[in-house]
Amino acid sequence: NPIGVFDSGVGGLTVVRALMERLPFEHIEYFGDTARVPYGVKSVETIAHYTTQIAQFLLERQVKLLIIACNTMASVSAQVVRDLSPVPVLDVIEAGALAALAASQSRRIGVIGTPTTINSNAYARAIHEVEPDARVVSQACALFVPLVEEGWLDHPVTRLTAQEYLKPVLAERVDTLVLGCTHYPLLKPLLADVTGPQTTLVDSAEAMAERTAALLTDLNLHTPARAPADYHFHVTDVPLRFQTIGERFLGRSLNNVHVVKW
Ligand code: DGN
Repeated sequence: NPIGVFDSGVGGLTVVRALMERLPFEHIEYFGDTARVPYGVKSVETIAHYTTQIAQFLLERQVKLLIIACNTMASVSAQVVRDLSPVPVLDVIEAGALAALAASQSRRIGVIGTPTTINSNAYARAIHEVEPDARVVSQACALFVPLVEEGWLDHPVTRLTAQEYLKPVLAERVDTLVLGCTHYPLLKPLLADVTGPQTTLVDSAEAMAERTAALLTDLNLHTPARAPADYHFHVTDVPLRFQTIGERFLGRSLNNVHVVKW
């Protein structure tokens, strides 16, 4: 059976990309709510409602595991999905928080994400659950999503924006920075430049691929390496520049796109 991965739009394709690289034989059904993105500034109630709808759509496709790729959805409605799902649920926040704890020596951890993710305090809660004494410094970076979608991955405007956002985080001398949004892995080289070599960047997409591999092993749910994997991408709209942006996130051509009309 396939793995179900979902996101508010195309951003979750960074998680699909990491899964394809880490687990090349696993079939994936992806759902991206491209008609209703961005979720980053919507209310908790609305996000929970959309998230439920999407989880049910994927469960009808007999997925063996649900992955909440969107940090915004995971930060406010992971429990809603766990309550309704008969299959295991993994979310990027848990994966990112655990990876940050594994990477940090000083227990001073920075987290960046959309305003909704940061306001929810979900990363800090997940980190403090394991390590109550950790110092977590969070910063909402509302402008990063549009900059990444514009393709300004190595652009002076993005660099200046990053320097401004990261100033208070770096002043706290964090040794680890969690990239708490699906879009931020594409900014990794630029962010590494801005933070300098003393800060480890935690890519929540890669952290999720590792967690998924471990869970499949624990539950004995790996797909045998017999045939090439199948990938299907369900989206609620095909907006302007969808193909270009989607392929940038996925790192390869994007085929088998199905439009869901809700
Ligand atoms: N996928 C969202 C996240 O990881 O927070 C970013 C896009 C959005 O909904 N604003």
